[in-house]
Amino acid sequence: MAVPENVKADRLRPGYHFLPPANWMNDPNGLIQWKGQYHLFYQHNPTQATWGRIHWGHALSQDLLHWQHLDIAMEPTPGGPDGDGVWSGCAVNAGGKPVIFYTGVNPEVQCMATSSDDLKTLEKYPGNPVIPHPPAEMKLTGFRDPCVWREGKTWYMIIGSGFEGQGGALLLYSSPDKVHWVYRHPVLTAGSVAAGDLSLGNMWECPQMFPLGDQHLVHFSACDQHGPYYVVYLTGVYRQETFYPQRILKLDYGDEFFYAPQAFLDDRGRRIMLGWCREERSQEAQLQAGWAGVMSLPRQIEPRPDGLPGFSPIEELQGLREQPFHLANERLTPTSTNLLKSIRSDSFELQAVIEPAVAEEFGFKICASPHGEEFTVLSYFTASRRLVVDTTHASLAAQAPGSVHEIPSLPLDGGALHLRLFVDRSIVEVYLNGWACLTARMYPTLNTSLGVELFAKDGDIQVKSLDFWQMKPAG
Ligand code: DQQ
Repeated sequence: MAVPENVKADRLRPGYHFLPPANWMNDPNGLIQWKGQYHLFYQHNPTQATWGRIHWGHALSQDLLHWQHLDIAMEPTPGGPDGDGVWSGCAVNAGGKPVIFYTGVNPEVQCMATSSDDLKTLEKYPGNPVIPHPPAEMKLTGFRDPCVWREGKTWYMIIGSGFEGQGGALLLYSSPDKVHWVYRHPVLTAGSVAAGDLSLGNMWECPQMFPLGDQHLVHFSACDQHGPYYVVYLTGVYRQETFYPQRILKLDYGDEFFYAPQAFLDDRGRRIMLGWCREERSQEAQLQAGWAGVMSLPRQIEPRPDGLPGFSPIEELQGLREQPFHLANERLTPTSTNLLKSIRSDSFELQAVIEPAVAEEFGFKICASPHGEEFTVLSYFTASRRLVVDTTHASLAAQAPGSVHEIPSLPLDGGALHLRLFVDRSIVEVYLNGWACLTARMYPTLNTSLGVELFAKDGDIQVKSLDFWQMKPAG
C-alpha cells in the first residue's frame, strides 16, 4: 500500500515513527512477535482522517522501525457483534497458534479471532462474542479492551471498565479454553488506589498487567464521557487474583498525546511499549492533511532498583543516526552564543547530560525559526525541579494553538539532567533520567523552523556531554 502523494507531501508527517499509509489511526493492538517478525495491528479508519467505523490495520517489521503495510486485518461485519467497530484488543500465543481478543461494538462485547497462516490473515471466531455482555446487574461506564494471559492451565482476561458514580475498574475473567469465560471480580477499582493529585476519571481504557522485576505493573488510560485524561501506571503486587497497588505515576507527562499504549514481550525477552500519539491541530487541518495519528517510538520497559519502571527507546533506533555532532565539558552562560547554531533539523535525536551549576532555568528551543516567530521550548527549573514543554509558540497556524506540559517533580540524577530528545517533524518525545517520558505535538508552518538552541538563564550550566544526530527516515 503506497502513501498517497498529497499525504507524502505534508512536511509535518513524521518520517521515522510508524503511521498508516493515510487516514485515521488510534490505539496499537495485538502487538506480538510471531516467527521472528513483529506484527503491529492498530485502530484504523481507512476512509478518512477522522475516527469512525473502526477496522484493524496491520503492519509487519523486522526491527520495529521499518514497517511493511499489509491488508486490513479485520473490518466490522454488518449485523455481527462488531458491526459498529472492531475495537481494541490483544494477541496471545496459545500453544503455537496466534489468538486475538478484541472488543466488538455495539454494545461492547468481547470477541476472538484466530489465524491459520501465521497472522497474514485473521478469521473471526464464528461463535463470537465469547463474552456477550457484562456481569449481570452491574451499571458500568464501559466494557472493553481485553488483555489476556495464561497462568498454568487457566486463561485470564482483564477488561477496562468503571462503576457508574464510583470510578474506574478492571474486571477479571477466567477461562479453561479461551472460549468460555467466567467473571471473577474486579482486579482493581478506583477505591483501592491512593491517586493523590491524579484524576482517574470514571472509565479505564486499554488496561494491561504484566510482571516487572519481582512486582507487577498495571497501566490503563483514564478517561470520562468528555474524553481522555492520561495513562497511569501502578506498581504493586498481584496475589490471588487481586492487584495490590503501591505507587502510581503518569506513564507519559504529555497526557492525552501518548494514549492507549500496549506492551508486549519480544523473543529477546524485552518488554516493549507503543502508544498512540493523537493530533493537536484542528480536525479540519487533519482532514486536509489526509492523515491523523502517529505511533510513539517503541519504548523498552525495565525494572529499576527503586522499583519503578525505567523507559528507554529501543536500541534499534541507533541504526537511524547519521551526521553526528558532539561536544563535552562546555560551560554555557546566559550570554554565550548558541552552541548548536550550526544545526538545522526537524528530524533528529539529541542526547545530553547537563548540570545546572547555578542556572535557575535551562533547556532547549527546538524547531525554532531564525527570527523567533516559531519555536518549542523545553525548560528545566532547578529550584522547583519542574520540567516544562511549551508548544504554544510552535506554530503560527491558528489551527494549532499548542499547549504546556509539565513533569512536576523531576529530581536531578547524580546532580545532572539526563535527557534524550527525539524530534520527528510534528512530534517530540523526551526521555528524562531514565524514567520520565513526555510526548508532545507541534506544527511549525515556516520551512525555516529548524533551529536548535541550548540556553541557560540566571546562571551558568555545565554541559557534561551532548550528542546530536540527524535521523534517517524509516516508518
Ligand atoms: N479506542 C478504542 C477503544 C478504546 C479507545 C476505540 C481508547 O477500544 O477504549 O477506537 O483510545
